[in-house]
Amino acid sequence: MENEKIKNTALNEKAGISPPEIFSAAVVKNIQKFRKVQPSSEELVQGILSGNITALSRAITLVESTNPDHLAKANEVINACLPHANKSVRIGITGVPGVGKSTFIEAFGKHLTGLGKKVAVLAVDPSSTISHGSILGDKTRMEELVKDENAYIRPSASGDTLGGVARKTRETITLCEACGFDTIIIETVGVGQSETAVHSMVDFFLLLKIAGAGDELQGIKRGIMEMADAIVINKADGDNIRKAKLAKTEFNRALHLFPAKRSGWIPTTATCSAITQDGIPEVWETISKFIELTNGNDYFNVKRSEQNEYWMLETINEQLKLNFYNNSEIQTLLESNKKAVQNDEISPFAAAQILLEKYFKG
Ligand SMILES: Nc1nc2c(ncn2[C@@H]2O[C@H](COP(=O)(O)OP(=O)(O)O)[C@@H](O)[C@H]2O)c(=O)[nH]1
Ligand SMILES: [Mg+2]
Repeated sequence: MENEKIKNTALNEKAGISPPEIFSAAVVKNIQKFRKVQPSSEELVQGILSGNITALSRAITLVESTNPDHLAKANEVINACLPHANKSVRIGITGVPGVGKSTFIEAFGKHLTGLGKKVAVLAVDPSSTISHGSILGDKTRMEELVKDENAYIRPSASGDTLGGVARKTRETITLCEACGFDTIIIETVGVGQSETAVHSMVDFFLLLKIAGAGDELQGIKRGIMEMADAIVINKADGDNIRKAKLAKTEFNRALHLFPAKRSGWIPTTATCSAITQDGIPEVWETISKFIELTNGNDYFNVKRSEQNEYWMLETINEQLKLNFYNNSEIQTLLESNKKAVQNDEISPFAAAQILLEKYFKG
């Protein structure tokens, strides 16, 4: 009876529908080939190095997986890709929700592909842990870029911790670079810790602002301004142009109060409109000048090596923490010690010591 019912529902569709004609047969065949079997890590690497987007997406999915088998395979792929990565410009873009990041990336990304560049857009968004990638919704704001064959947009990875999400994004950068993307844009919301994580994986950090809203309203902390290599006031169009120019002058003054940067770069301010695209080409010119300067004084390479070291240590920290808190004996002992600490039966430090000793000595 039950089976009979299921047979007649859409859940039991067997025949399927033929693909609409707008899909090229070659693309469909390619996707089907990859879907059918789990490609080996060699096949994935080969695909990535030849610029195959399906292989790239597959490898990123492995990187994002929590399955230990996948992790091992992902590491193989990443290691093989590493020698082919690194040749890129990595740009971080931050700003509070509504400032126009996605619209900006659409305009900026199109400008870059127009210059013959291959652009990958990734996101570090801790809030998307729940919504599974808010950039997915953003894809509607990136209508043109999504269709551009020289652009690749990947929704943010989900995960339990910012550290985990950030690590996955960092490895995704490697894969995208090996796949031939020479410009990597990483979007993040400038309201939490995520911008610090993004800052430590990019060459150039761009803070997007709008005129008229006070700093408190924009929720931007001083520390984020200090990290910025450029502050760009977006929405400089229509009645807003004058206000945007005023804001630019103010930010310029504020930036001069910060200590000089190790890069030797003096942070810039500018205005732009992601809608009219005024000022968008100039943003790329600024970044090009930065790259030229930091390649000349070697800061570019020094910073990348420092970032590599930082991410090694971050990964160790992350894994140690995970391993500790996922240990079932520790979990039991942690619960009893929490109660003891709350009841003042034991000092927090003594309790921590007991737990750590249990963990390290068994
Ligand atoms: N007038 C104007 N509106 C803009 C501009 N850039 C973005 N917007 C609008 O601002 C809103 C938020 O943009 P969005 O890109 O989603 O911001 P995000 O949250 O920072 O990614 C949208 O309604 C956009 O159309 C701009 O340069 N000028
Ligand atoms: Mg957005």
